[in-house]
Amino acid sequence: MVSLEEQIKSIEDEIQRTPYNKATQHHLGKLKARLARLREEAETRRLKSGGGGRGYAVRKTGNATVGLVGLPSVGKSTLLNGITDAASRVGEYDFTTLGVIPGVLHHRGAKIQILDMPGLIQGAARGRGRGREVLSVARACDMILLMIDVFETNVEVLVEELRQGGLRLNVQPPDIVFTRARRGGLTVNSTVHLTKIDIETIADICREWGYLNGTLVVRDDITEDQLIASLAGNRVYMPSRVIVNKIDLVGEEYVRELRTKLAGWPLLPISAMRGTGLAQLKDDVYNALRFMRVYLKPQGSEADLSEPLIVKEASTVGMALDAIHRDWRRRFRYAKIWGPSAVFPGQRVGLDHGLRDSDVLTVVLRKR
Ligand SMILES: Nc1nc2c(ncn2[C@@H]2O[C@H](COP(=O)(O)OP(=O)(O)OP(=O)(O)O)[C@@H](O)[C@H]2O)c(=O)[nH]1
Ligand SMILES: [Mg+2]
Repeated sequence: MVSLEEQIKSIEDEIQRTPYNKATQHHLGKLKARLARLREEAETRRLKSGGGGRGYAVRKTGNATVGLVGLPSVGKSTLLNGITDAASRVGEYDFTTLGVIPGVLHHRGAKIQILDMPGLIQGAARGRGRGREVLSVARACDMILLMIDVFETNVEVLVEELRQGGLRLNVQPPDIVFTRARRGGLTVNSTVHLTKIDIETIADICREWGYLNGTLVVRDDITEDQLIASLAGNRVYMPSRVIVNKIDLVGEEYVRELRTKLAGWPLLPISAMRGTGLAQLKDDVYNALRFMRVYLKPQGSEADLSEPLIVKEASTVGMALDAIHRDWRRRFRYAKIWGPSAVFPGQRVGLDHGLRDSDVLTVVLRKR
């Protein structure tokens, strides 16, 4: 049997040999689509081999999990000790074998789990060390903090490693929606002017991926890579910030130059050792995670406005219940809502009701 690598090689060769003109254009498009699928398959196999594929069991705790990634000695441990409660190391058992060190940051009522992931250095995606398992932990995070120091400012090396592991930072997934049909072939519609790929090639790639009947609607000026990633469905998208540590060692001018050099990255200059910039860092992490506060009001009494329930943006009543008690969804009868998401105060709603920031919620449960 011809191996995947050989198939890839042979298509690459054919593309090389074929001159591009009107007569060959369509054939070339098909070849490129096939090549993309085979490469994706090879990549998926690579990620799956070596244990990473089954997904590493991450004991998540708190309202969100943030991965801290950086080269050795940039100050990850110092930062973790500076902003997290080292005593509450829930889930440590899962992580120790991977060298991942968790801590919990308490900020504005939220508990944010921060994972120091020292194993994530160059070569992780190719399985160096226990890189693939660490990458699967990173994929399960809600946000990534890339940490550099003032003298070692190579952000790209970190980003590339994560990119190869299927993580996309600070970008939205492309707006591509496929609606399957039983017959009638494939229709591709675009609401924008496509400059990087043509409709014909999109259709070819879709067919190559087994999308034979239905309508594909594209609302972004997508690239071939974005289309393929979307069809493969194996990318994870999350927010990210770049922490520049050890600013105590340089002057303000130096930091300004760094900002220019790393334009395009949201920079957070800190000194983990001195504690400079940590308050801003905590706020930025909190904001990037897009939490909402929901105030619980026991039936017949006042809402507890001092201690909100922290849930993710766009959470439903059901998701809020899951955050309170694992049994509550099962015992749910109905809920009442006051505040931004309520049509009128005290509106009766179900599990699928979408919550808004600073809603007040009363939950009525069945007796046990
Ligand atoms: N000047 C200065 N030194 C710092 C700062 N933060 C950390 N360091 C020093 O940098 C060295 C490395 O810090 P660590 O926190 O151990 O770095 P790390 O990223 O956890 O390193 P690994 O665990 O080896 O990957 C230590 O000597 C720290 O004292 C800082 O803000 N300023
Ligand atoms: Mg360390």
